[in-house]
Amino acid sequence: MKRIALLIAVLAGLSVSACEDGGPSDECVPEPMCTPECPEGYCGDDGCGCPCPACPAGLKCRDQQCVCGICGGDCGECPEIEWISVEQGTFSMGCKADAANVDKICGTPDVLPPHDVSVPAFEIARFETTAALYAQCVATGACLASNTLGSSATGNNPNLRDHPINHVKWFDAEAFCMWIGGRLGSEAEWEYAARGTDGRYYPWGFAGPTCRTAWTGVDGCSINMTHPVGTMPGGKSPWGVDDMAGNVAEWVADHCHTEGYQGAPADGSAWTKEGGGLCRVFRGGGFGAGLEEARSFNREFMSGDLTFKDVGIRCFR
Ligand SMILES: [Ca+2]
Repeated sequence: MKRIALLIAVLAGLSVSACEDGGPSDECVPEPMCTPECPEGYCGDDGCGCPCPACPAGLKCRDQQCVCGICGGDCGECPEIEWISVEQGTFSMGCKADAANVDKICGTPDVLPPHDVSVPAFEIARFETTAALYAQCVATGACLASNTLGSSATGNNPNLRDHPINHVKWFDAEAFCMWIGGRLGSEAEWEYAARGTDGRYYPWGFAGPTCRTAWTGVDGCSINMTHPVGTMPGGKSPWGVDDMAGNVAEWVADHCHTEGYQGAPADGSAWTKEGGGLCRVFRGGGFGAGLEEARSFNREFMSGDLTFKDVGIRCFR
């Protein structure tokens, strides 16, 4: 199907990505009309090498093939996702502490200054994406298999189906959320969903994690591995979302802005930038998190083409 579409596109003289083969598209700046067809962010032989739009609706281009993009029909039955509605509202994003405690509470300047953000209504998945759900997406070809080399990888362990998928790239997270008809959340949406409007540091309040609120490394609550999603009911966010702190940290849509929030959008949208590079943000801390990483305003940064044992996926729409 792809080859036919490619031929048609070439005959029609459609523009081709300006990227060189193999380069990450946000560095080599594909032509704008190609972007929606290249959800995994690669151009050339590593992905979006085809002229765009080259794939029929519901499909996407990867490795110069049209593959499943969105569930339904030949692209697999759409899974049941429990979505939680989050009302629009304004909250103070970032770390707020009195002058004497800024260093102790806030830690690093990337969480400063606190600033008001007005977030439109959205929906968030109540649970982190499980290994079972991710496997359904892989089976359709819409998602690539997770990295299963590590001993704590959940992607190929039949005993860990109800654990969060881990060892996924940012591009894998984006592909999964697209497959279920959703998207990655912005940092602002994520933080608002985690801590609401009263300025709390954690989903449940101001006190640090315990073994009743979050799967983190604090007090040895987690033994260096993931746990079944939704098994820390004492740690729900104000909206009723599970595991916003701990278990696995969660990729969000934003590019990295490690210098702080100066210039950040105030409308709840993702803070991306032209030529923003591969670096992406993840939130909430994982099973190895300490007090700081588990805080809802904490930000962590990593190249989107790397994977880690306690970084996974949560979808929004
Ligand atoms: Ca989590």
